[in-house]
Amino acid sequence: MTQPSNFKLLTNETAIALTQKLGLIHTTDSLHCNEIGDGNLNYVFHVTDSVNNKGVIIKQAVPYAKVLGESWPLTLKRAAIEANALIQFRSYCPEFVPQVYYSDEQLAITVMEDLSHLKIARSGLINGDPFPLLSKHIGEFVAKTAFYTSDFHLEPSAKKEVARYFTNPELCKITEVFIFTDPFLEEHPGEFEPELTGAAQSIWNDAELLLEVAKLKQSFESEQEALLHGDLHTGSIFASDTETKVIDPEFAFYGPVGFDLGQYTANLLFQAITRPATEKEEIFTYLKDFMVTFEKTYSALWNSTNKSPYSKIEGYLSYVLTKFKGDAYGFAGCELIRRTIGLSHVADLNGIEDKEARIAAKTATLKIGAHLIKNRKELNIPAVIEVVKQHTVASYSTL
Ligand code: SR1
Ligand code: MG
Repeated sequence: MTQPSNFKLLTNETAIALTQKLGLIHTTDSLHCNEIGDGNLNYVFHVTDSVNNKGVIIKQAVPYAKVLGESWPLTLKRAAIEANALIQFRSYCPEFVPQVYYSDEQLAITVMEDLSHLKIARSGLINGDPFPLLSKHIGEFVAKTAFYTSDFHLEPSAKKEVARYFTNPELCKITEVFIFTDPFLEEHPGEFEPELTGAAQSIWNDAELLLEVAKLKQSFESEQEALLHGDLHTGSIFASDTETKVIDPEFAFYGPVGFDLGQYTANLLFQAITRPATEKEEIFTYLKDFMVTFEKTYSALWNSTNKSPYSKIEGYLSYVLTKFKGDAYGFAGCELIRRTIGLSHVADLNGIEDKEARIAAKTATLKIGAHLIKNRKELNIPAVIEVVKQHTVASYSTL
């Protein structure tokens, strides 16, 4: 395929040369570089200096989706969107976002803070590592980014200008196809084990469910409530027991706040579903901490700095929060289903070695996903936890 004229894929050597040119690591020793990208779309170079134990990350987008191959061309603008989203988010939540040192739109490069002292949250959760502050931090991150980029904080023309910059049609199309379309329609190709055919068939034949998915897709495509991360799963978060950093906002766009809330919730739910009964409680706490922190932080911002002439009207904040949460459970349901019978599965489920247990966990995930989508407006976290217990504890409590 033809590449944009100034684009050149980095090598370990050119990544080191760029780090030296930018003067980011001062060392007398030579620098080392490894390509460590294991995501679906980009290359990631980790440049390190073993003497001072310093490092930087250089992320480079390629003009196609790595996971789909060169037949799915993809804009290089996503690198600039990612760099600028990181900068924007960091201005609201410096403690939860890595620092961007340099970016080059032509080469689709972002040079940023090395977070290798932290773990990807998904891998850590699968290992059973405790992240006592993770959900509180992510709740605060989503509340602050959702509030500060919305009409409740920005002047109308400023918000529209930011929304225009973050128009991200090609990355949104990936979500529209792989989250909201393919997993739900039999005629579209999906990826799943043959033992799940019956469960998938139940989804494809459920007209009530499909109507609700259509409404959620419409909301994703048309609402511009706030600047979203757009792909806030546990693989987009680095964490330790004290620190949390949100990475990879290349899917950032103006959309419904419930989408970020729902992505994170769903990816915690993979853990709630797959953990043995005795270890589920920890994840239930993460689910509660997340929503409680989100609501508390968002409400505090609303009460102190909301610019709307109606912000003090009784019931308005509650209306907005209820809308966000209903959307969140619906979007979470879509994410649960797409990671099970669509593209881009998760290690939480695929890593279960015992086939019977894996199929049971995936079947439960599909049922929970459908329940969340259909009942989203009546749900709260305790009700979601009950649904998880109903669909999992009895069926494979010995896992
Ligand atoms: C074609 S990309 C597949 C998925 O990877 C990204 O992380 C997003 O979740 C996307 O849907
Ligand atoms: Mg990503």
